[in-house]
Amino acid sequence: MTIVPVSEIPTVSLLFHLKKLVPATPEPDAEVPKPSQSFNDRIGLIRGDITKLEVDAIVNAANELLLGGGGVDGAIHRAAGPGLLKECRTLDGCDTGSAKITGAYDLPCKKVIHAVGPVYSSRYKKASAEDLAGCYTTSLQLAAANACKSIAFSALSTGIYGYPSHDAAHVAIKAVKDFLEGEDGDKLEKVVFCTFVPKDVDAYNYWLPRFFPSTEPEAESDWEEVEGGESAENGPAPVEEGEAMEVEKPAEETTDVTLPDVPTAEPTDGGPSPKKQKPNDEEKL
Ligand code: AR6
Repeated sequence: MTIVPVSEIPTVSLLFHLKKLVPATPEPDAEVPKPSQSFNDRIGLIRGDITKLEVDAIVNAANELLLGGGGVDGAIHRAAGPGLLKECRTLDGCDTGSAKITGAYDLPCKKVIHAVGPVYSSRYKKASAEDLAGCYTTSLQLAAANACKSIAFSALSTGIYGYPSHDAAHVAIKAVKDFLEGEDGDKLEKVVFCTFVPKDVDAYNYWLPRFFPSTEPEAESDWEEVEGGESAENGPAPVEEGEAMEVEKPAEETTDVTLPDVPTAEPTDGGPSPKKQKPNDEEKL
C-alpha cells in the first residue's frame, strides 16, 4: 500500500537515461519533433494503481452519470470513501469528451478530475478521437485553473469503453503536448501517464519517444537490431519488462495479467549493455 510521492514518479528524461524507454528510429520522410529537455523533465510515466499517486490531481475514467462504476472509477471511489460519491451527486453528470473536478477525500492526491471518455466506435473513429482529446484537454485546463501543478491520467476509455490502446495513447500524448505548448502549459510541472495493463504499457513506451524524443547525447548508439522479435497484436514489439517504475496494483485486478517485476537496480555504468530489441517503427494509426 505504498504511496508514491510526485517526485518519485519517473520522468521521460529519467526513463531514457535508464534505457527503459527506447528512442524512436526516425521514419525516412517523417518529421521528427524537436527534442525538449523541459518537456521530457515534465512528462511522467508509471505503471500501477493511480489511487496511490501523491500528485495534485488524478484523472478518473468516469461515465456521464459520475456516480462511480467499475475499473479505475471503482478503485478511485473505494479508495476515496463515501464523501466522493456525495460530492459527485451534486455535479449533475458530465458530457462525453469533458470533465469535472472534485475533492479527493481519503486519497493521497488533492483533487479528482472525472473525465468521460467515449465508448469507442470503429465506425466513428474521428468523433471518438475528438471526444478523447477533449477529455485530456479539459482535464489539463481544470488542473491549471485549480492550481494543480501535477496531474496523473489513467488510460481513459481503454478498458470497458474499448478504445484501442495505441490509438488512445497517440491521442492522449498529442493532447498533452499541445497543452504544454499552449499559453497555460507552464502552469503544470508534471503530467503523468499512469498505465495499468501491458497493452497500455506497450502503447506509451512506443508513442512517448515519438512525441518527446530523447535528449540523451548518444541515445541511439546503444541499441542494436535483434532478429526475430515478436510482434504485439496491436502494435510494435513489446519492449522488455520493467519499462516504467511500478506501483502496487489492487489485488482484484491482478488475476488475469502477469505483470513484470519492479526494476530494482539501475544498469551498471561499466559493463556492456544487454542486447535490446528495437521496436517496430511502422506507423500503426
Ligand atoms: N489505476 C490505474 N489504472 C487503472 C486502474 C487503477 N487502479 N484500474 C483500471 N485501470 P476503465 P473506461 C486502467 O475500464 O474504459 C467504469 O465502469 C485500465 O486498465 O476503468 O474509460 C466507468 O464508470 C484501463 O487502462 O475505464 C465507466 O462506466 C484504464 O484504467 C467505464 O468504466 C481505463 O479503464 C469507463 O470505461
